[in-house]
Amino acid sequence: MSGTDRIVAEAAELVRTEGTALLERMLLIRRFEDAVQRLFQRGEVHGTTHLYSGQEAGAVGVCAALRPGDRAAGTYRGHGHALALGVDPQGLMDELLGRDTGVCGGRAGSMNVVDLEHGLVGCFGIVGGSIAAVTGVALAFQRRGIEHVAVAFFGEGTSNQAYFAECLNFAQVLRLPAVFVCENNRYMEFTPIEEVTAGDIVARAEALGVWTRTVDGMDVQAVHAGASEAVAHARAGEGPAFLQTLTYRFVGHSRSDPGAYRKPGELDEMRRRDPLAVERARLIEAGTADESELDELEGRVARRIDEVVERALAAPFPSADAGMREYKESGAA
Ligand SMILES: Cc1ncc(C[n+]2csc(CCOP(=O)(O)OP(=O)(O)O)c2C)c(N)n1
Repeated sequence: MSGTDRIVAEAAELVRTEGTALLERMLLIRRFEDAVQRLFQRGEVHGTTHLYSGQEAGAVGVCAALRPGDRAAGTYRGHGHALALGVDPQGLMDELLGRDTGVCGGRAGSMNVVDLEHGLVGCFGIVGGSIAAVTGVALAFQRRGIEHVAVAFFGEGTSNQAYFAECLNFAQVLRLPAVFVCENNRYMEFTPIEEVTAGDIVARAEALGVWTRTVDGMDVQAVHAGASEAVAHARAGEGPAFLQTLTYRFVGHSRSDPGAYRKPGELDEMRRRDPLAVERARLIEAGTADESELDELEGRVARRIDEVVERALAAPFPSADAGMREYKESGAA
């Protein structure tokens, strides 16, 4: 094989493995969320859950554009953000089931996971919390001369929250290395976004002079391309970037949501644009993988999640003594 042929073959292999890796990460999130839903219905997950099913291309496309050392913050719909950053599915499932072996020792639950080792500064139950935290992290990066970016994920309804205006303004004035990823899934809880939002969300960022881009959030490659530009802009010291991903959630906002607010036919239409199916079809069409390889991949991911569930259910709960000791040591007692 000539040198050129080898480079071409290596590049094709890279596209093949990276393309498949993006699909694998999205599959991992979907199967994880399916399992969380089942466990929640069985009463194994306490509190509440907000699933990311349908929105996988967003977190996976964005996180694939990050480097080790970059930071990100998710929302209460944060399992997908965590897994896309590389948080261990076992540690995350253990956490959701309140086990001692969870990434936060079973103390954080579904909505407040933190895993700094994987760059996750936190998932936030407070709408807009991710924006505020990431603005602070970006400020720290800038002050310390560290060439990293901080990424905030949030929903489109969050653009009506005060943090949005304050933090985007602050970040733009100081040219902070922050990327604001607005995951527009059309609904703020149960309310169509247009019923509670004046004007255009992207125009709000543009009015501050912030760099903006809107991408198809059901297409992981489109998200990855847009995120790569956004991250490059922020990393170059040119100030924050605002990336809107047009997406859709296939499940309810949280528990006990039958989705009566959806427009007729909308869910079916969006399911036909399922980001997993879109990427699978693309890989096959490009000849980077065939049906049987991808079937095998799907089976592998499903088996992995089955094992994760089995181990999580067998994992120990934190002891009451340890909880009491931490409480006393915290000084709150
Ligand atoms: C400060 C604050 N206000 C209200 C809530 C209740 N709440 C939870 S989710 C939500 C809607 C957020 O919608 P959006 O930003 O579009 O995100 P999505 O849930 O669609 O992902 C609200 C109002 C909250 N958690 N925090």
